[in-house]
Amino acid sequence: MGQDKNVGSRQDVVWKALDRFHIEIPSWGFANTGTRFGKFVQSAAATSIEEKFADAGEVNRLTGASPTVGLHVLWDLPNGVADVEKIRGLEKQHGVKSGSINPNLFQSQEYKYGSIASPSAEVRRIALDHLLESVEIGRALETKDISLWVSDGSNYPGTQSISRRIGWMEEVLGAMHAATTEGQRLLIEYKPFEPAFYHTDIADWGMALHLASKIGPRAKVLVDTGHHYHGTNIEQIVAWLLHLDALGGFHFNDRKYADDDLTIGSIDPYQVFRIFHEILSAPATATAGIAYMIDQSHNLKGKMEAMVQSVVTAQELYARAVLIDRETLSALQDECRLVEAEELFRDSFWTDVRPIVRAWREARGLAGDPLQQLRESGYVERIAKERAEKNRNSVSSYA
Ligand code: PSV
Ligand code: MN
Repeated sequence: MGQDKNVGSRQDVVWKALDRFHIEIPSWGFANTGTRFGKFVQSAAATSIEEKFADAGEVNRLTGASPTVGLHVLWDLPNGVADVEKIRGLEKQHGVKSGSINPNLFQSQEYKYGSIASPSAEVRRIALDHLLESVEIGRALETKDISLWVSDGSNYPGTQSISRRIGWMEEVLGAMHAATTEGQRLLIEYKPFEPAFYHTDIADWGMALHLASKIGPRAKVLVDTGHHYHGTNIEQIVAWLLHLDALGGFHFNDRKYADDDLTIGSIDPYQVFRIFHEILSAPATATAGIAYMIDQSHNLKGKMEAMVQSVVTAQELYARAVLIDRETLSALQDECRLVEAEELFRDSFWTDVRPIVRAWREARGLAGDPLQQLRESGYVERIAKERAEKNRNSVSSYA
């Protein structure tokens, strides 16, 4: 869809795409967060799972594009399966469903030297039990994905056996995969460093892909856009994972330096556009199951505003990628007409799709400008008042 197509057909193609485009928001994005240097408490931050669901419901009401909320087991279901009933009630109350279930294998003291890659068989067993409970929670809540990131690694050369740890991970993840049932998936997330600074056990997409392929067909790779070294061509990784039918989903966020968890597209919107282009270039059968998720926790920005901004930005960048006339582009690529190909690509990126996205919202009975609507609704002021005292007293809790 280049300059030659009329406005009407552009609108049509974008509207159809937006009807299908959903992006999950994380429960932890509504809670107070910080850096290892400190945490700046926000009066409006959610202090409980009830408040997280209320906020997520509000973002979905405003955007119409975030019908699920990602849950972190330790922070959101501290009693495990016993909390499922409560979550079901919150889903009904706030009109959003539970999305990915995120086990937590990085906070308990026993995981000091690793979880699924720990040299201690006892610790690996504790980790597996938590993973099995996460699978059960996912089943009980009827969600599709269990999304796993492990912080396992080491800080000094020679202090751990990198190779033996691979075998231990294969064993634990294999047992977890065996416990999943039809309709469930296990997404394996990679990250090159932090908190480990010498080696990380699942450091890149090759390692995640190996583990996913080894343990079984329900395991796929999760790409967190913040989890790459500078200069990494993420869209190329995406193209490979699509080719291998191994792309499970995304954690979207942006970064300038490391895993900064900044708002999607705030530093490099062109990168998100290029990722969407690879996805839209692949056969629909390979992309139908991709889970789009946001993984951001904002230290300084207001959480509600940041989340609305993120969903809206994701929609806009997706819409721009939808506009690329891929047939013409493909012909130009084959003929190596480089400048014309690049200009066609750039033309879509530079198209201001906001009027089309706004019209889509209005046609669906949503607010034309969700951020403005949030401001006018008084929601943030109300929750800030209600939660101020709880937040003052909660400086020490992460979730
Ligand atoms: C790790 O940095 C990560 O990206 C994982 O997805 C965690 O679940 C999440 O952040 C926690 O904030
Ligand atoms: Mn992540």
